[in-house]
Amino acid sequence: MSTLENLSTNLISGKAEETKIFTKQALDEGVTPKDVLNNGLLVGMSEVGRRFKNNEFYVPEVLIAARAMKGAMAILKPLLAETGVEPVAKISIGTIKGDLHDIGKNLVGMMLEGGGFEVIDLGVDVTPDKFIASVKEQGAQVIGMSALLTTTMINMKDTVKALEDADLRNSVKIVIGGAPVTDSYATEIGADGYAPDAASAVDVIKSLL
Ligand code: B1M
Repeated sequence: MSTLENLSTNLISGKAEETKIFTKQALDEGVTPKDVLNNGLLVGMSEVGRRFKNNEFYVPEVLIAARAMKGAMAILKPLLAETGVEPVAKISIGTIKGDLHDIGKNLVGMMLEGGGFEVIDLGVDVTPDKFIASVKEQGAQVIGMSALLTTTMINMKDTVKALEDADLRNSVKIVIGGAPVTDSYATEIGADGYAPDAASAVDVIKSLL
């Protein structure tokens, strides 16, 4: 097995220490940071996403793999910055105003980081103003909103409206998700996309860019 294969295999298994070791080994062997990311870590994370979608992996396995990914990214990030590798896009994510559920949102954030996105996590109970500030001040190109309550999902509409009022609607893509949210609700409120789970969120957002 090559070092990059060892890297993705250990990442899929969530072995954080081994993932760091094979990341360093690949770099020592002269593999570029970009190739370590694209041909080792991202290969592993897309397999994690595939297994999660197919119910072969559950939330704990994804969290453990995401943690291993984070450790490897800590090694790679400064090297990628030096070599000028750009993230896929900058996305700000948050749980909508009035809603404190963040487990799913965090999972989405981790999968997006694993997919090469720069993620700005706005946390929970996020008002339209905070989403707008992330576009204006931090240059977010995508907004990801999560809602777990039927009583809070309606607040997603306010954020879409606030972006329109701020003349920013055409500068960003909006993706929504969460247990009570549906594809038709996304259409109804004028969002660009809906994802039923964290792995699909990565694919949906990539398809919109
Ligand atoms: Co709450 N809660 N809760 N809760 N809670 C639910 C959601 C509920 C269904 C339970 C029930 O009654 N059966 C119910 C909602 C009913 C409804 O409106 N339909 C409910 C309620 C009523 C409440 C309170 C109102 C209870 C009360 O106080 N009376 C209260 C509300 C507080 C508030 O938010 N203001 C409340 C509080 C809490 C806790 C704080 C105790 C805790 C949250 C802890 C936390 O998140 N840090 C909690 C929990 C844990 C749950 C359940 C048990 C689990 C939610 C969860 O984390 N699921 C939940 C019941 C259940 O689902 N079985 C429940 C796992 C997570 C991985 O899945 O978040 O769906 P999920 O995310 C998925 C997808 O939805 C998707 O990807 C994720 C991974 O695949 N996804 C996205 C999510 N966001 C996305 C964004 C995207 C794309 C995909 O794009 C941007």
